[in-house]
Amino acid sequence: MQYGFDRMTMTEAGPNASSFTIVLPTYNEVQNIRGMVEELLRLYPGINVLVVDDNSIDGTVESVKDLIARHPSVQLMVRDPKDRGLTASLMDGIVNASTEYFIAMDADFQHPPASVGDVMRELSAGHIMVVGTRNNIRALSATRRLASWGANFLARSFLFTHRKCRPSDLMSGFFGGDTAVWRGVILTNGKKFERQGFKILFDLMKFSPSGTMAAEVHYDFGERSGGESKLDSRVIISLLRQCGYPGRFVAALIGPLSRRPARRSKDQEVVATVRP
Ligand SMILES: Nc1nc2c(ncn2[C@@H]2O[C@H](COP(=O)(O)OP(=O)(O)OP(=O)(O)O)[C@@H](O)[C@H]2O)c(=O)[nH]1
Ligand SMILES: [Mg+2]
Repeated sequence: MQYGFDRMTMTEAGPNASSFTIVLPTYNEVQNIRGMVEELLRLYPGINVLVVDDNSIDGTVESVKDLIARHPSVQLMVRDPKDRGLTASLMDGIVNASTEYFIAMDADFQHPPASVGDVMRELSAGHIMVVGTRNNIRALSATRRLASWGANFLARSFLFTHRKCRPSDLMSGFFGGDTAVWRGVILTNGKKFERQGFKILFDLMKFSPSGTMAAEVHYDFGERSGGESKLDSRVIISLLRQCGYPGRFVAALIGPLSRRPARRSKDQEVVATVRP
């Protein structure tokens, strides 16, 4: 297995790290963000990192500012507190990426930095969308596996009926794209995205240009390295809301039965998770 940009098989037209921006959404990731950014810079010298933070209260922002002082290729965007959302954060990150390509990934090491090189290679080969597909969904708990399978089935069925490209792991938060193409998709259709949702890849594919083909790279989905999960059973409701009028109808029916959103406070309760 190859690790890191400096050990990647290179051709003359191979990946150039400075053409990529890693978009890292964060909410209270002080335990992970510094290690994550430093690992990316170590593996892929010259790569750009854009941290999109939703007003973390644990020192994440200060930690990123400290990184910026030492690494000019790191940038920070702190978002409007009234517009919090994982999808909204990634939309902002993609639209504001200043390089030819972007790669979205979690900041908690669940998406391995060593697999970023595979995404870079496929993007450089000309694919406008490259999706990281989880190898080891079997390693998830039975409940989460079932939720993942069900959500993926629903999303893929929706895309099938709308004749859109269907990557096999639509629930993945690890993917990369041609910035100009997906910035255009977001600027044109962003009002129809589920901004407070968690599965932006599904929204992007819903509005993908006709003829879009997605390349896939496989990776081992790891354990969260530190800190707490921010997602909970709202993921299912928001995913339903992404599935047109029938989905919104079902979401409205079962929404009140689901837990109220966890409040984002320092002593945030840890909720039972059935997220995909
Ligand atoms: N900007 C922003 N980032 C968020 C928000 N919610 C989660 N994130 C980040 O999005 C990434 C994924 O969130 P996680 O809480 O790890 O979700 P998960 O991977 O499904 O859950 P775990 O398996 O428990 O880690 C992490 O980098 C979070 O810090 C949000 O509302 N805004
Ligand atoms: Mg995570």
